[in-house]
Amino acid sequence: MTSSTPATSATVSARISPELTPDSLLDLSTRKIAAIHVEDFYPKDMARRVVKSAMTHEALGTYRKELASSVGRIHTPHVDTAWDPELTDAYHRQAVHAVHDVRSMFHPYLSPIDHLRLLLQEFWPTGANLLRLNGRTCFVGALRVFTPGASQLLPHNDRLYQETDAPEARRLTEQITANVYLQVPETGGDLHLWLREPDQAETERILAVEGLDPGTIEPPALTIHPRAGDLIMFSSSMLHAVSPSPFEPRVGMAAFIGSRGANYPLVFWS
Ligand SMILES: O=C(O)CCC(=O)C(=O)O
Ligand SMILES: [Fe+2]
Repeated sequence: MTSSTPATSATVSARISPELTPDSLLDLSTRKIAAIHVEDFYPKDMARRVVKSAMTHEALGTYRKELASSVGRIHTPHVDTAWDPELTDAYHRQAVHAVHDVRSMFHPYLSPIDHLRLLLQEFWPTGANLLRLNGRTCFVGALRVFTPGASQLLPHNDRLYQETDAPEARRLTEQITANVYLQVPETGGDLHLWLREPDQAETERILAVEGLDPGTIEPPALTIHPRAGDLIMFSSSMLHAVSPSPFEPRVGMAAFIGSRGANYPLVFWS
């Protein structure tokens, strides 16, 4: 069994696994590899169909302004509860409805994140479950819409313990993000990975504003241009960014995955 403590950033290799397997999942969770990138994880024609309905979905809103107000998302992800008790209560009350609503966008087929949920359950030594915070069900499967020209994600990281003091969040030792891309423009929309965590000053800046000024940090260790249908998973504890795409929208479906080592089930949420 692997240790529950992730390797230090200094040991993160830039290796990318082309497949999601029990071994690659364990290697990603312990930072022995930088990412998992599965091409054609989801059929492109299905992806295209859902992009159309995503662009006009009634629950399409934007992330709050300290985060990434230029990026659209369908249903409220946990990060937008912003430590507010009422927003947190609404998030949990609407969670199952939101999961079912997103699933219905893919009907009669399995959504990419539903497919991923099953694989995690089958591959992780102790299985995988939908996250509960203070015993309350979370949402998973947010679709993200980057509009041409306007949308990008500056260098940032994502850690659930910075969004809640729920004990279930504090126990997680590593956080992975999984994105299945439904539409990616030819130019732009690149994913940048730095393979290191932000330092204290960078963390404070990320929490205060949308992300770091790329000019203030070193160039990324890895740049990946995803294609429609691809699944990419990497540690969201480490710095990452998405470059703007000038001409076409970039649409993906995402889930966070929390780990506390192989002796405990994975948990997933948006
Ligand atoms: O859209 C992407 O490629 C990655 C977005 C991101 O910041 C994340 O999944 O945490
Ligand atoms: Fe992120």
